[in-house]
Amino acid sequence: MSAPMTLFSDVNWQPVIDAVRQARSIVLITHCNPDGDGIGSQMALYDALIAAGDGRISMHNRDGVPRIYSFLEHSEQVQMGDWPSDAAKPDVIIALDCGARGRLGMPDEWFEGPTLINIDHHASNRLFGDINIVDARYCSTGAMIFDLLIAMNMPLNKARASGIYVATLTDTASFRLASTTPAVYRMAADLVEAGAEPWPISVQVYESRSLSGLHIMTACLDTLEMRDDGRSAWVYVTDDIYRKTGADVEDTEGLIDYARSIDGVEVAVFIRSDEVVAERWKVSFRGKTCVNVGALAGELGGGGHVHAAGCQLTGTLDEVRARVQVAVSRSLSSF
Ligand SMILES: [Mn+2]
Repeated sequence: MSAPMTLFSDVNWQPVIDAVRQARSIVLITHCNPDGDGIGSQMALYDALIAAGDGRISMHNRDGVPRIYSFLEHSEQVQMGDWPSDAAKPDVIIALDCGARGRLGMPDEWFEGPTLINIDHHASNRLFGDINIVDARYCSTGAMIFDLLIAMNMPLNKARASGIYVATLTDTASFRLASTTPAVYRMAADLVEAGAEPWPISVQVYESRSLSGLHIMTACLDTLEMRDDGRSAWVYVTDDIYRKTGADVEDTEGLIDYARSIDGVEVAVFIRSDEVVAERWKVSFRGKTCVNVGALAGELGGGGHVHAAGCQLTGTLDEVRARVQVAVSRSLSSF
């Protein structure tokens, strides 16, 4: 096995390496409602950092670890919920795959004191860290961790490779998006060589739906609306649908992809009610060929990538739909 090559050799990881070496305690955190990239990156970096064996590394996500990613090694180590106000503060907080500090879901006081390291690949990242390694050339934050491990001289093992593989599998829509460059496939080869198992991982991530997950899928697809002369497809999950199906937000993962999969659709829109706050809606966008949905979401106060993005809006469903419709139609008007 030849030594893995970095995806990008011009990224300066030294500030991260120095901060980590000097820290007595480090917390790794990812965004609310974490996805495969956030969790996979977190598990891979955790495994590398604990290799020193001194127990100073911990993980804390407001929303824990989704069931489909809980097979990854160390996922049971993640503490969830609000940060206990009486807990000692770490020296360093590493935020992974998160475009804005508010998306970490932690109180402002939590960030007073520790050095905040922001490692992310969202073009819309607000550069909220003391140290920001933000690079939208990367297909996933997991791929950034791949390069960081090489910079740290940490070899791959099964745990690290599996985390980075899950991160990249999910953020490239199974190695299908334009971000899947030759270098990404070379990285994938290194990951599989180091012990990441493509089919068992796919079974965990894509072939382990709950029955209520199937029910919410049919209920959600029943709401399908075609707009913009068939170039946008819209699906919804309301409180009522959550109640009827007994499903939860994790079960809505991937439903928007069915809307995008329709021939001729350029923008897919998924609007779901917030689990906690009434009249607040999470809006997700997926783009196919021409529309940059990251820019579209940015217009509505959110952010993301060219093919996948989102925002949060408040109001009735009709009000939210009307606001989103204006932005979607505008984004399609030049094509
Ligand atoms: Mn990501």
